[in-house]
Amino acid sequence: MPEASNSSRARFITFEGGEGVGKSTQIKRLQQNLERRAINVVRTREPGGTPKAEAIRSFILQGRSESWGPGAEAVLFAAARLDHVNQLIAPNLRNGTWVLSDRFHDSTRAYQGLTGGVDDKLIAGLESLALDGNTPDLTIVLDMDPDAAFKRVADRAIEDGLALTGDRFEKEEIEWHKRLREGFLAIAKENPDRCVVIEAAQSENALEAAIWAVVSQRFPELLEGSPA
Ligand code: T5A
Repeated sequence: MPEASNSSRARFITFEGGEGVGKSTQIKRLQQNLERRAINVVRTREPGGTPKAEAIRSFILQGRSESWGPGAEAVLFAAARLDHVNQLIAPNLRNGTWVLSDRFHDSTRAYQGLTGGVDDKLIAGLESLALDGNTPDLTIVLDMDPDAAFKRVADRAIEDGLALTGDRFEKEEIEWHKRLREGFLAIAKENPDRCVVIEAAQSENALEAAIWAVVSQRFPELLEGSPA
């Protein structure tokens, strides 16, 4: 079968950043914007996206692996990612469907590596095994002050009538989240061709427009045929 030309190739876009910066909200909006242009899109998340990876997600986020330490947790995230890539991401990209993922390998780099102190070589080895060449075409890093992001998460819990107990990582101290933010910014700086940092402390509509500007500039085929 002939290979798809570069402009018609399905794209793999990931959203990264700290807790509560608006990834889930914006990834849905990007999906809608792409579908309006008749692009086939699958939206997924990490950890998760497949039944096996979702089982690992529940295990980790309930805190059951916390005492094993960040190295073992990095291995668990990689095991979930391996299945996610093999069963969902790679097959969809091959079939011409764009894939949008709420978190991917940069989260392991930032949470377990730069913030959790897991050795670079282990992170890089796990990454190469799990990705098997499926590196994102574009990574949107949503950046904001963790204090403000936590207020959003707290407001959401109040609105939903839930206690703000926090999952495995939401419970970490604010200083830990500040280091995490610096970790994502460092990853973006080291990967300027793939990552774009966007200020997340703006309205949902303004953020959606900023993300669309980046995506459509990166993949100009999206604007082909659009009115000027
Ligand atoms: N993890 C994950 C690792 O440690 N290593 C790894 O390798 C991987 C893959 C996943 C956890 O696992 C860790 C990282 C995480 O701790 P999760 O539930 O997926 O857990 O956690 P988050 O990705 O942080 O999900 P959140 O839902 O908390 O944050 P989002 O998706 O960034 O934010 P969102 O869109 O849900 O918005 C949060 C609240 O803010 C409001 C929303 O309505 C919502 O109430 N909001 C806004 N309010 C004002 N202005 C805006 N622009 C807003 N946008 C959203």
